[in-house]
Amino acid sequence: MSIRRALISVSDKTGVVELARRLADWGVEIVSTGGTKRALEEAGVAVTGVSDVTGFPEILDGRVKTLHPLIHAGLLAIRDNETHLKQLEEHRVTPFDLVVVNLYPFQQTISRPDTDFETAVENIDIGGPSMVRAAAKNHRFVTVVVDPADYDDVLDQIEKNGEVDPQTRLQLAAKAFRHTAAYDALIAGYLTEQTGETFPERWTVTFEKAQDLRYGENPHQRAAFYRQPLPSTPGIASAKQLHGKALSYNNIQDAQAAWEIVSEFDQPAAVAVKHTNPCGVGIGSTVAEAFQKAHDADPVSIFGGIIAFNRTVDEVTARKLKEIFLEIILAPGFDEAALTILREKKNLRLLEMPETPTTGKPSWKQITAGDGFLVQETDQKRISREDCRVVTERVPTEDEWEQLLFAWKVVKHVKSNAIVLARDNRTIGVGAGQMNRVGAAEIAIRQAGELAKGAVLASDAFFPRSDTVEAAARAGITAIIQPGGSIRDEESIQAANRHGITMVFTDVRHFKH
Ligand code: 93A
Repeated sequence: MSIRRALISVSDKTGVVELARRLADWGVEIVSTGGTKRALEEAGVAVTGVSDVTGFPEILDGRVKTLHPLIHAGLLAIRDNETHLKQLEEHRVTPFDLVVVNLYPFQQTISRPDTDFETAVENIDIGGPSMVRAAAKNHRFVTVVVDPADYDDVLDQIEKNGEVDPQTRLQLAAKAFRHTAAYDALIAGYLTEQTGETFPERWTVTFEKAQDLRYGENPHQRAAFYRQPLPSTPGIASAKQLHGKALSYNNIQDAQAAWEIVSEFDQPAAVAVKHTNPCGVGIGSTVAEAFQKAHDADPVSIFGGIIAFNRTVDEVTARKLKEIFLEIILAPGFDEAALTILREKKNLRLLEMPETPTTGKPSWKQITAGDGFLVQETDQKRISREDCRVVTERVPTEDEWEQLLFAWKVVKHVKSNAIVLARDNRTIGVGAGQMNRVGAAEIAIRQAGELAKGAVLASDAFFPRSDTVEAAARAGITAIIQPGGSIRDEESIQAANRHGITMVFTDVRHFKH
């Protein structure tokens, strides 16, 4: 199907002049809407106005421009159908072979904080998607282009063969429907947000590709990474990579996990992560101190790990970081000197994380479950001392309180069943992902060794029996924080009292599966 007539109507005018010029040079007739027509005429390209084709002006402030049978019949006619051809002739419709459209910038409009509802609604494109969908439906005869990145390939094909090959037309049609589907999903999401409905009967989300990945969790699994166009809480998909090799599938998951943990803390903090669990967490008065603590928490597991900071990485810290093998360092920023030092390590990935604005909007966590999809609010629950109930005879000391609340922040992010041991503002033992609670405690205690004496213990969920308290007592742990709520709470409380352990209940559970 040789390209003889093109309909061009674009909001994003990137590359459109060059496109039109090359089409015109090839002898293609160009039909355009008001703004596009003006832009092309200014550049000296010959254009026919849509109104000259339809004999009807653009009305309703441009809401009705191309919504006309003389346009849409030209897009939808089946070119090897006698009846269609006869009808085109009868109604003096000239068919289009190429449609170049991109839509009103709805996404850009709603991402501006000062956009009011009326402006957002006015930026819902109706005529554009109609043309795109019509042309895409009729891709056997019509080429549809929605992305300036595709201009060159289409032009090359036209200039070489006079037409666009069927496979490309099909690909462009699929892309066109993905484009309008994503566009509508964004509108649906925006309007739904205005209604306040939380879980509508359809969950319309749209993601755009952030990058292709070399492989998935394992080398035999194909994988890619997609991001939300307008995240309410920017995360790893909004990170800026400053140095190092491309991220892997596992890197991305681990980096996000590390970022979520380090974001819990107000004072300078460092978090080392392995397989989405923290292996070392430390806080201090400086970044360097926090790092030293996170490192000393588990100098073995940090090897090949991922480390996150909640403050700019400085030169002193960078020197220490350089000494160990790490996959990724992520932080809100890096000093120039720190960057220079860390860039000497060729493979080390450095990620600058976005500021996390407190939008007040709920942030959703989504995971697939077979042929289903689960959505929940992210776990943003935070507690303070006042939210806790001391249930034992002994009350925590000042230092115990601090360590308990520190360990509680960490245990929230450890896979259940989870036990975290802490002292001196750092973790000393982490028991993650165990099928029974006392098993998680035993792992954490074994890792802590002698350091468990005088340490505190946090548990993500209640103790079904007193065995964890007994194990803690044997190790010399002096304070415990846990949700409480078991029918056998009393047994655990009595065991704690017997051993002089102080225990507080949070009445909050932090399962993480
Ligand atoms: O307002 S619309 O929904 N009604 C229409 O009939 C229509 N036709 C094209 N939007 C319409 N368009 C859109 O106008 C296109 O999708 C494109 O984004 C824009 C190009 O307008 P202009 O050429 O005037 O800059």
